[in-house]
Amino acid sequence: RGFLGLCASALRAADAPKPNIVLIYADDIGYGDLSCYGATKVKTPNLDKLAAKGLRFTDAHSSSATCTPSRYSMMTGEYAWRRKGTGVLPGDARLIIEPGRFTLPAMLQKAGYKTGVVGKWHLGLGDGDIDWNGEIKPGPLEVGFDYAFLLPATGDRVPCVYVENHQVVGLDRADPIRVQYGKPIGDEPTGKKNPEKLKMQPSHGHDMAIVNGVSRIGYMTGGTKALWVDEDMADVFTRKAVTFIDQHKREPFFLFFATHDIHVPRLPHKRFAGKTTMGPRGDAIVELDWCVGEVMKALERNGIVQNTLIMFSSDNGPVVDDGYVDGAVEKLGGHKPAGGLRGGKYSNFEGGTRVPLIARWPARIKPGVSGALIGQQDFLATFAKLTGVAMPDDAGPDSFDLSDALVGVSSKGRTHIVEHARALSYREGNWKMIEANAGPAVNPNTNTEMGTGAAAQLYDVAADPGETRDLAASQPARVAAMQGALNRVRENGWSR
Ligand code: NG6
Ligand code: CA
Repeated sequence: RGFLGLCASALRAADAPKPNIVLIYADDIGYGDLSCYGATKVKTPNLDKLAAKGLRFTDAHSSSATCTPSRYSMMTGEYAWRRKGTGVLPGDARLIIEPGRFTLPAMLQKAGYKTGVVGKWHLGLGDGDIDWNGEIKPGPLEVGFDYAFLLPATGDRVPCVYVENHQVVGLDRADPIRVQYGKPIGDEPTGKKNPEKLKMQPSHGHDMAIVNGVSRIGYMTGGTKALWVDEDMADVFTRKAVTFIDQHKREPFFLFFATHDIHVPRLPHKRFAGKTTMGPRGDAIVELDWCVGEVMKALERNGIVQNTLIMFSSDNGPVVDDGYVDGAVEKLGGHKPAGGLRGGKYSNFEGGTRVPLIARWPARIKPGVSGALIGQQDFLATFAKLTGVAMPDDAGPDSFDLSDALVGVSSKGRTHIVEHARALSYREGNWKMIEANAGPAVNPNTNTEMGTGAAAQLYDVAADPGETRDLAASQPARVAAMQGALNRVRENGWSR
């Protein structure tokens, strides 16, 4: 670009004050779960409004088909499969992001932002052998957040308490918390021994510690006054998220609002019960939409809608039975959680990682729909560009600056992306190659089609978005070229 180009971009950067960034990250929401993505059995008016006033992406991806690796990639800009120990973590796992790293929140701190995380963390806490009764660190505060109010791991894992900054919230010192994975603590009741104590039965796993009438993964005792009430969780997080916005409305702020909805156990507040015909899974979608609406109202009330970039996405594709008997399977009706995509959470098929992504920023984004290929690991380099921070050479090895695609001035996204489930897949334009991978074709617990295959598979996801016609046998050269390209991304240790 010549002198004029330089001038134009310099003007643009100088003109625009740094946007506030609110990143709403839902759990297990599938490509077809919102009415703005085609759902008809559930209405999501707030998300639909966001989509109508923003840019709705049709080929956006979480980096992985489960939670921890997707969050790791989004925070670091590095494909999680490059690192051991980034799979779904137990609730007592140590922090898997090294303090001092150039993370998404640390980068925004450098840009002058106040940064906060409210909701699900699931990236580990402490440096091993964590004492939940003491100071809990390192955690989000050591990797770039100024404020944290957390669900430490998942709703279905112990410990079932909130952590604010370095402390368990509401802990009574006389009733210390003990957490253990692997074997029970003394003769505490468990879902396995005491099903009569449960208000919701497990369908697979989830038969350990009982908290609030729900058995979980892992064992815990004590901390009685600090235990969360699942039905209030969305309210608690939303209140914290709104408070953070109210407190920081006068400075650029970054809020990472990671909801528990719609992960299991699905126990939405009673005011959402029965709002859909789909049981708790559908009602949890309505609750999630309410949370989004409250955040939108807070931005309006504070008069900061215009220069706030609000994004919505999900950490992996959908799952119907993820371990509790909650009626989700029976009451699904004609609803398609992954829309027209095949597979879902855990799967190599597109349903595993292709998720909703909506971005609204009235000052910069023209409403519309974008087919640009984009991954959540790209948020690091993209937000760095939008906020004027230079990316160090060794930061975000798989994070691409897609700021033009994000604001909609370009319809071009990535040329390739690696999707991660049990195996790796490589997308290049419309083509998708799934590496050979072994295992059952269908996960017997969740009933998910896994995308298993003794040989590599090849699909044209534009002509055949449901991945029904494997073209590998007729196009061996393309399969070999894509496998080669994937191997290079893997072996190089970076792709940016
Ligand atoms: C699985 C759990 C599932 C869910 C998932 C993590 C069993 C049998 N299944 O191991 O219920 O918790 O982990 O979900 O325990 S995620 O969205 O955080 O990745
Ligand atoms: Ca998830």
